[in-house]
Amino acid sequence: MKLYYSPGACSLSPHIVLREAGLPFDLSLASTKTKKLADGSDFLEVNAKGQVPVLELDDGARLTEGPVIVQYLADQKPESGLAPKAGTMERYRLMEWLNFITSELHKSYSPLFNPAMPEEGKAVYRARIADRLQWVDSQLAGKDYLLGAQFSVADAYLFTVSNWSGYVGIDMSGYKNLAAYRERVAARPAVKAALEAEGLNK
Ligand SMILES: N[C@@H](CCC(=O)N[C@@H](CS)C(=O)NCC(=O)O)C(=O)O
Repeated sequence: MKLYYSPGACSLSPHIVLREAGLPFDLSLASTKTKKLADGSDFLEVNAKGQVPVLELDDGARLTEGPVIVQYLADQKPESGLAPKAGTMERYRLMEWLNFITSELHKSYSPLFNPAMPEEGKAVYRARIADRLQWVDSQLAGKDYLLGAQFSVADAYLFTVSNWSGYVGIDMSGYKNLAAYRERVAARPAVKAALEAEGLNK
């Protein structure tokens, strides 16, 4: 398998999952700005949406959309416990989290990276993110991970997205449960290895 990624972008989530699952993979660097790969070839040929992550399977098939990719990866290694079994209520709880993270958090952070977004617009998104993070913080009370004691693909995604806070001026000091959770996730060997491979300190 090959993961097309950009350092620190949402592709860090499937990158962490690949390592957590112990699956063999290669990384291919894609620029989300120039839409070029490291060898100068056209990333739009790989994904016409011009976005990471893209997972390329060994038969050449390509899968896009992070929340789907991480479930595909988890299902390749059910014994990893990274996703509850398909069809169970627990699996729907996982999908509930993935959908929340993608629609309420990920796509609220995205405009903060957009130079074309005016400051007044950014303030609206910052307030929205603060509101959602407050709720996430409440949900983490007394829990190690989003689904409870077991680390799941939703944790890889929440860790990745909440990691952007420092870059876009989101104050995280008010979220004590989230802070402890982020430390817990950051301490996992697979997470450390993924961050290091992408050239990120933490
Ligand atoms: N719906 C996609 C969104 C992916 C996405 O937003 N990727 C960003 C990086 S975090 C990207 O490639 N942005 C470049 C662009 O949109 O042109 C998913 O969930 O995978």
